[in-house]
Amino acid sequence: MPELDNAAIARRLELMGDLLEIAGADKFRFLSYRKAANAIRAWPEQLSVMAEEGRLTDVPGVGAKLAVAIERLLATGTFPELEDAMAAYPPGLVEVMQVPGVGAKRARQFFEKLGVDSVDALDRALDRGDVERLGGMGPKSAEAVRRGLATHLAHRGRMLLMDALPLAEHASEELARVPGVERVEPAGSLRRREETIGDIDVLVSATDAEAVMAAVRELPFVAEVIASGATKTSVLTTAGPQVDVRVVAPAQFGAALQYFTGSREHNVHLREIAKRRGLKINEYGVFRMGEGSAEERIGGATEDEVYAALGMTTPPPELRTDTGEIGAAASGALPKLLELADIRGDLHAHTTSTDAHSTLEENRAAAAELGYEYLAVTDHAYDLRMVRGMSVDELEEQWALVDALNAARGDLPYILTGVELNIGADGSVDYDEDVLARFDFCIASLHSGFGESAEKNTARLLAAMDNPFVDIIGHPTGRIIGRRDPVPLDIEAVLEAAGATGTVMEVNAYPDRLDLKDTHLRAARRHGVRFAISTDAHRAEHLRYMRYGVSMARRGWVTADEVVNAQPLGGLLGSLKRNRRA
Ligand code: DGT
Ligand code: CA
Ligand code: CA
Ligand code: ZN
Repeated sequence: MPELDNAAIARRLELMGDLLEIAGADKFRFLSYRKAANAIRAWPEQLSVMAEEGRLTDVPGVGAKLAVAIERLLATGTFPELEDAMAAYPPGLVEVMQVPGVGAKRARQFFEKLGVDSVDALDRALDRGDVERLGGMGPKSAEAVRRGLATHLAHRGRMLLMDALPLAEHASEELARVPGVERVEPAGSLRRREETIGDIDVLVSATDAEAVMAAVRELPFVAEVIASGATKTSVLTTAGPQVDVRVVAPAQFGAALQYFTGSREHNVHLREIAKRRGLKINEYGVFRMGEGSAEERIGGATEDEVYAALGMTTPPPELRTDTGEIGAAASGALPKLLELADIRGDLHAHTTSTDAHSTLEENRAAAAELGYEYLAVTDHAYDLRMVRGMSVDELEEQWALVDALNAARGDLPYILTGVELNIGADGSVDYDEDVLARFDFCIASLHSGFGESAEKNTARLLAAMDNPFVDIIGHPTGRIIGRRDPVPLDIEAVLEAAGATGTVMEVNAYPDRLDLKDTHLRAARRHGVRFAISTDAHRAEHLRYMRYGVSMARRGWVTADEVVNAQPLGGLLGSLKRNRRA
């Protein structure tokens, strides 16, 4: 069983508290679980370590009884009281309780009287009219619950970029076909390629606004039209996310795009600079302020016009975080960022030889479709027993296959032999040196240690990077967005050592990893670190996730010359640590 980190423990205790509230337990009891959960989420040390040393009761809010429950949780993934609570009321009821206007008492009533065990079931019960017929409810109360449910669904947390981007692109394609439409551009956090997206903003330049509004209401994936006015329509999609579409006249498109791209911080800073220059910028254009209330419109058809009016070149949307990009734009010092087209191959891809679903040949065909020059095979190394990591015999077989595929490759991508090593508790990796020397390159990753101290994990990574055969560190912080916190690490020390040892840092492009992330990349660049943007594909189709890694690299100000897999094969190989040493 994977080790539970503090966030996971906290989530389970929270669930326990919520289920107790639904069950009508004494307030003191369910609040005690929630208080403990909050304390644990913020606690700096991993509870798994404290449990081993019998120190769980050091955590505020954790008494002797709760300590026993947490020990059971760590050992088995659950504890008896939680099992009992889940048997009495389904966990999906917790989300029902959170719907505005529902609460614990009504959630219990909906479950006991109507069998509602999830928000989807609540939706159906509302549709059938069951809710309004319930004792103490009536049409008015049911309508309030329906509104609450819409609000809840619209604000049901944020989605991964990978869930938002294809939807926005689909919507944009449909809207581009509407007569009179000149341009369609996703804006907001999506255009900035934030790792998660609250809602999707799409900006349309068109002469006939109502035609666009009508088209938005008719988009194939619209579940509900929330609001539709003269120039703005908001819809909920069947997939959940809200999409806001705004229409502007072509002359305003640049100003509106700049405004609705954000970020808010970037825009606030920009408006301050405009004011100092006697200018005003808003979503309608750039204006020169004259005497009294007189103002003259001097631009706004394109974003470049907006920035040029402020004496700036246009910063790429990914940089608009107000963390230095405005100064760089003003002094002509914006970097030429990495682009997807710069990528020449993927350096992290698994096959059916371990835990993935595609063969090496399938991966190669997918890489060929992407126009790649090379592709690596990097299956899991021996020590990762839960996925039956590669034995040396299995590696010999794989290498023979690679030789055969490369010998008859024609125009297909060249296959590099790699592996994903496991960094052990002491920083050592799988296999003997004579085996390690036979790979074209090695990735090494932390697959354990989420409960270890930052000191210990940092030491493990530093030791791994000292290994002359460890060329790349895979998904360096181990985070999974929304599900797992990064391993405790002194990231600055790790990045400094990466620069000093010439170890490449991965930008894992798998959409729920995106690891290293933007802020780490900026820190790494200061240490002269080079990067590999890699998908960690477990299916051939996953090779297409490269775009998410490139977006994250761009947010980190990374340029093509800093990326090893933006180099031709010879340059890539020559820059690897093992070959630079020789
Ligand atoms: P999200 O949706 O939470 O992922 O983040 P955004 O950045 O897409 O935020 P959203 O959808 O509320 O607004 C889109 C952009 O519009 C935002 O990045 C900046 C601009 N914007 C919207 N409202 C305001 C505002 O009141 N002030 C300023 N300065 N900008 C705004
Ligand atoms: Ca948004
Ligand atoms: Ca929005
Ligand atoms: Zn991997």
